[in-house]
Amino acid sequence: MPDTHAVSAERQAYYDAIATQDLAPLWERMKGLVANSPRPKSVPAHWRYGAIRPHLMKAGEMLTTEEAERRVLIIENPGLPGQSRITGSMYAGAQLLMPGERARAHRHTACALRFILEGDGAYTAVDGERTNMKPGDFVITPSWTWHDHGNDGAAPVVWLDGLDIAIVNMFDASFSEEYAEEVFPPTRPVNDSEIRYGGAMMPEQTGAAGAASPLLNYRWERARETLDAMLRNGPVDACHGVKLHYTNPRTGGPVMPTINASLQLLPKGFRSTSYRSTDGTVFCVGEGSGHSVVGGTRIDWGHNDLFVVPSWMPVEHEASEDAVLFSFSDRAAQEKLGIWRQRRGNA
Ligand code: 1HN
Repeated sequence: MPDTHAVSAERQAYYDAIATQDLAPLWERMKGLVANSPRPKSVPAHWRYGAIRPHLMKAGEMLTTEEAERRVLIIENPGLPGQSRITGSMYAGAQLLMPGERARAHRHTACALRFILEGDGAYTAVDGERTNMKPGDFVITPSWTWHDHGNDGAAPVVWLDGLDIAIVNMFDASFSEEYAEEVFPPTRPVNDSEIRYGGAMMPEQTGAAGAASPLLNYRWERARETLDAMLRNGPVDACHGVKLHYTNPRTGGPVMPTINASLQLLPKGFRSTSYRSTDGTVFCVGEGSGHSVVGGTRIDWGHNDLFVVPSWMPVEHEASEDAVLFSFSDRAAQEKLGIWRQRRGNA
C-alpha cells in the first residue's frame, strides 16, 4: 500500500529535489515494497469452457493459423487487465486447430505446457519428435525447442496453453525466432520419448540431465489409472485428495525449471481441508464437477472449466462427483529460489 500520511513542506521539497536525480526515499516506500504476506493483484476467477468455446470456434471461422501463427484466446486474470497473465507469473490461453491446419514452427525462451481439452487428431512436434495428443494428455515444450502443431483429424482440437512468459520478461531474457519452413523436419520416430522414458525405467546414458524433462507427453490414461489405484489403496490427503506431480524422470523434479504441474483426484463427496501456498495456481477440470471456495469466493466448476487460486489465498475443494483437476504454477521456480511456502489447515 502506498503510505498516504501527510508530508511536511520541507520533506516534500526534499523528495522533489532528489527525484530530479532519480533518487527516492526508501522510508516512504518500505511498506509498499516489502509486504508482511503476499498481496497478489490476481483475483479468484473462473472461466466456463462453455463460455470460451463458442468464441474460439468463431475465431476458427474468422482467421487462419497462417494469419494468426497461433489461434489462441488469452485467458486473462480480471485483476491484471491487459497483461496477458492468468496469475502474477503465468500465461494461459485456449488454442484451436481446425482439421487439416498447421501452426508453423518457431521457438522462444519461454517454456510451454499443453493440457488437451478436446479432440484427438492433433500432434505437437518438439525438436523433430512428434507426439499425438489426446484429451487429458499433458505435453511439454521446453525452453528454446523448435515446435509446431498440426491437426490431421476430422474434428477441431482445443488445448490449454501455459507459459512462463511473465517470468522470462521479468528477467528481460526473451528471445524468439521463426523456423525458415512451416514444419521443423522430423528427426525422431513418433512418440520416441514416451517409449524411452514413459515406463518408469530409463535408458542407459551418460551426461547430465537437461533443464527440462526428456519425456514430452504424460498420458491421461496412465495418470488416471494411477489416481484410481491410489484412491483405492489410500491414503487420501486431507488437502489434496490423491495427487500426482508430473516429474522429470531423470531428476524426480518438476518437468520444467519454472513450472510445476499436477493431476489430482477428488472422490465424490470429498471436502478438502483449507490449503494455501505462495504459488498462484491455475486449475483446469479434466473430469467431473464440484466447487471450490477461493479466498471466500465460491466457484462452481465442470469439465474443462478453468479457475485460479491466487498466491496465499486459502482454497477448499468439494467434489459432487469423482473429479480430476489438472493444475500448474510457478512452484518449481519458487522452490529453486527458496521462497515457496505452504500452509495446511487454518493455522
Ligand atoms: C506459443 O508458442 C504457443 O507454440 C502458444 O502453441 C501460445 C503464447 C505466447 C507466446 C508463444 C504455441 C503462446 C506461444
